[in-house]
Amino acid sequence: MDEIATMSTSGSPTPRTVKIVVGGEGNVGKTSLIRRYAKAKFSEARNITLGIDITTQEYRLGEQPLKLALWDIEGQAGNRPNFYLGAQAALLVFDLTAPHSLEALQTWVDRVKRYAPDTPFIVAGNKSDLPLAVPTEWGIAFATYVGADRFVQLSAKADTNVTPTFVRLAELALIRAQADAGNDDLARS
Ligand SMILES: Nc1nc2c(ncn2[C@@H]2O[C@H](COP(=O)(O)OP(=O)(O)OP(=O)(O)O)[C@@H](O)[C@H]2O)c(=O)[nH]1
Ligand SMILES: [Mg+2]
Repeated sequence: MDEIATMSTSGSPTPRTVKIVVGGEGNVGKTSLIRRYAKAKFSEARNITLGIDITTQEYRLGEQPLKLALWDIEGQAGNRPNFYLGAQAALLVFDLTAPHSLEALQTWVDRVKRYAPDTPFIVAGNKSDLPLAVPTEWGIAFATYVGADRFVQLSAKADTNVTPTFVRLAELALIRAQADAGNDDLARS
């Protein structure tokens, strides 16, 4: 069993930083979901993210304190490999009121698979507070087809399913970080 938590001199585990990327087309609500989770806030106003915006959030998963580095990628800036490097989990978001944003998600899945191979990811349909234009079955079918950990419907506005989704991302990221640490040990031995 690998030692995950490193101990500080005071005896308590020091936080481990994990990188979680959030991708998807413009206007689907990536920034709003992070803001809802990390700041418990929501705004109707559109504020386009410029390039990348990183939010850090402390989270304790059992005995392991984590620092979640949430990489919020602008919808128009998703083709930059550096944004994905070293990611341990990904949230790929589409807008449940805009079917084209689900179609576009295949491109985002391809980027994660190319630039951060073997990174677990969740497919999320946002804006579930509005009348849906994308049937739930489509989201489930897409997530299954591309090999996502799961499909979730959520709403940054109504605060539906947001925290459980980030908690699952934290779990996935820690499992991935553990696997990486194990591989490093194997490479050294
Ligand atoms: N009704 C509703 N509106 C939402 C929800 N989430 C986000 N919005 C709105 O959708 C718009 C876009 O949200 P953003 O969070 O800026 O979208 P984004 O994906 O970060 O967009 P880019 O930064 O351009 O890539 C804003 O006007 C938000 O208020 C939601 O759950 N429900
Ligand atoms: Mg944004």
